[in-house]
Amino acid sequence: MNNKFLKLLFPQWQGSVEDKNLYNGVQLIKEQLLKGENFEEIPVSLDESLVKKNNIIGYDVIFKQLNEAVDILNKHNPDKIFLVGGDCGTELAPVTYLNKKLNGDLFVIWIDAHGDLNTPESSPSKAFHGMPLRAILGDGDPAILDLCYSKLSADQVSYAGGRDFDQPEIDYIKANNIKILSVEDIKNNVIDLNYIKGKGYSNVYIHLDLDALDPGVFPDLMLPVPDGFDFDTVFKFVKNLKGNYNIAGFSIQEFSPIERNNVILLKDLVKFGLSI
Ligand SMILES: [Mn+2]
Repeated sequence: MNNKFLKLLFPQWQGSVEDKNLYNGVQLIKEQLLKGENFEEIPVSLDESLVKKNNIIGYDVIFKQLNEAVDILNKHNPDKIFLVGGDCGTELAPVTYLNKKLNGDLFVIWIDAHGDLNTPESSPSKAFHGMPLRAILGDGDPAILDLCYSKLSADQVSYAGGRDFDQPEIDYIKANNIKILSVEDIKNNVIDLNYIKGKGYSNVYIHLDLDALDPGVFPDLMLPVPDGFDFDTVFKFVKNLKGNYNIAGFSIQEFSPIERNNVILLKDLVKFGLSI
């Protein structure tokens, strides 16, 4: 099968409101780990002043950049996507695109310390990077949702390594029975990944927010949360998913480099992304 594979760099930082270093993180991955690769890059400005609109800080620029992501996906019509993002708000177009392309046969593993499950109204920070998964599930700003290709159901998602949720997120997770795979269970390899097949899905999208890692092994994070994964566990987990499912998409998000050389720690994960 001749799969069309899109490698997409989307150095959006505005979803974090504060951390322009997320832009630098994408550039470092590009310079150090993607030499010689073909990719598309969404242009992102560094001197945007962010205005709050519709309960989202930086609404206009986030909306504009989402439009550009949609244009690129329409142009390439890929079967597989490797996304290197700045903030997690970059996931809307790729995930909803693949879900549409695969007629709803897409299961999302959201590897992240956080829920990313706020609505603009429930969000304490009004930072868009706390809202992308909820938008993917069809709740949020109507004009932003209109740009999405499809809406996923809560049945199509599990968390991995989630450990810092806001109360409205906890309520939503409980009400919708969303599974949270713990750091410990994944590390101890006690999770039977067949549950995804059991639900009827054969394609998987893996979202990796690097803050799922333990800050002790990877400190280059805007929002570090203790008790996260080590690299080996994450790497084995994604490889295990690949052994059991078609990986339709993989992303690396929220690299906020403190020490430039730490980009080398991401080498194997980037290699994985290039080989899905
Ligand atoms: Mn996140």
